[in-house]
Amino acid sequence: MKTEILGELQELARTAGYYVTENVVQNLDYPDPRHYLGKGKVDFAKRMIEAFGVSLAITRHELSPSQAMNLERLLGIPVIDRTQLILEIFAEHATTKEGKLEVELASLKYQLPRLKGFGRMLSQTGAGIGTRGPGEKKLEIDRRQAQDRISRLRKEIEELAKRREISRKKRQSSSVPLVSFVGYTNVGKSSLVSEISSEDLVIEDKLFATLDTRVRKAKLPAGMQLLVSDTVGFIRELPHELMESFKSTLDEVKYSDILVVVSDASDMAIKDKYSVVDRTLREIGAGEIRRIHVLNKIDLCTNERLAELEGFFPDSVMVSALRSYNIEGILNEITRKLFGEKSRRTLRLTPAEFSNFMRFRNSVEVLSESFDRELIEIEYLSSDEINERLISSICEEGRK
Ligand SMILES: Nc1nc2c(ncn2[C@@H]2O[C@H](COP(=O)(O)OP(=O)(O)OP(=O)(O)O)[C@@H](O)[C@H]2O)c(=O)[nH]1
Ligand SMILES: [Mg+2]
Repeated sequence: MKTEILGELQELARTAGYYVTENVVQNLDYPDPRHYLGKGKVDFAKRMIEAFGVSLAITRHELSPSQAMNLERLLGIPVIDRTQLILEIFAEHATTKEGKLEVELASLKYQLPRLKGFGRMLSQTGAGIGTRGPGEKKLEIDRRQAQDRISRLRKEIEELAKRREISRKKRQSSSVPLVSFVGYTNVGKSSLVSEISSEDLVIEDKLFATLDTRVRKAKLPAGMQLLVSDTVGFIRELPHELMESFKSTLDEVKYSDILVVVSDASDMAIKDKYSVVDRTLREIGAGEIRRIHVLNKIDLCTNERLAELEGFFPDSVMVSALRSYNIEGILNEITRKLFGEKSRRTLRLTPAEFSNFMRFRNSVEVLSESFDRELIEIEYLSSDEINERLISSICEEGRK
């Protein structure tokens, strides 16, 4: 587990554009409260820094402001922690206005308690409020500025969230089902979504290549329309400053009809990562949504590995986005979950309701229509899922 987390830290560093020369591992139950590293490790780290000309140290745990200051003093080079590293990556990868505001808010929240005569922080992560060598008064001003900016950011984000909610409602009242691709970071979600929706997405061997949820159109083999959304990757121990923004980016996931949970079949930590994903889904209120589990990157696996995985995850669809292998397996599974197990139903509708019903004609199978005075009696086959959407859409229209 320890080496796994260290490996992930290296991946994060690489994603942020750093070249990792050396790991320093300390076997203590708790980090040293004053200097983070114990004395012996500080000496060891200093030798490494000199030998390799290291210019930055990154710590696996979040540092208290005084730990960061002390360690920097001892090592003689800048020190950042895992949270700052993730914030840096998020800042670089955010593309939408909302995403950018969320990251700025998270950075400020991280920096605020650290504004203790330690001016480097604010100027560093692009918050736009540079400060250097502050005296008490300057510090006070900086703090106030940061707090003002935080409340302004919160308001702006709230406004944008309202707008998003409106477009979500519009989408929900349409008959087209929404399928969200979720999973640990770098498992291949964007690769799969672009295979399915034939739209290009950012695909990179980097953590958090995707930060903003976007919805795209797709079609099932039987012709039914579908909306697919590509989402931000999950990670263990997400810094709590980022949790809020992470959750709001994932807000739409809980309105999905189906979740496609993607795992990297070649990753030896697949089970641990699956539990992180499972826990996160429950935390964001999406724990009850039906899932399809997809094992991606099987091109990197031996047959033994695949057999082993079949035992761990018996009902998974095995695919390779890279080789376009078995993408139809995912589509078939979506079709079965959305449209399978149809039952026969009858409705008596007014003409207005009937035209609303007709918006669902791609998702139901009409058996007969007959007219009874003002009403249209319609007999059809549909899945429970579609029927629920259909009825609530008709009721909602009726209330307008
Ligand atoms: N070998 C192999 N590599 C793959 C496959 N699918 C995706 N990849 C690679 O895995 C890396 C991550 O792919 P993405 O599609 O960006 O993954 P993601 O889950 O969207 O990642 P984030 O948005 O960063 O969370 C890229 O380098 C892809 O080329 C696959 O089936 N086989
Ligand atoms: Mg992605």
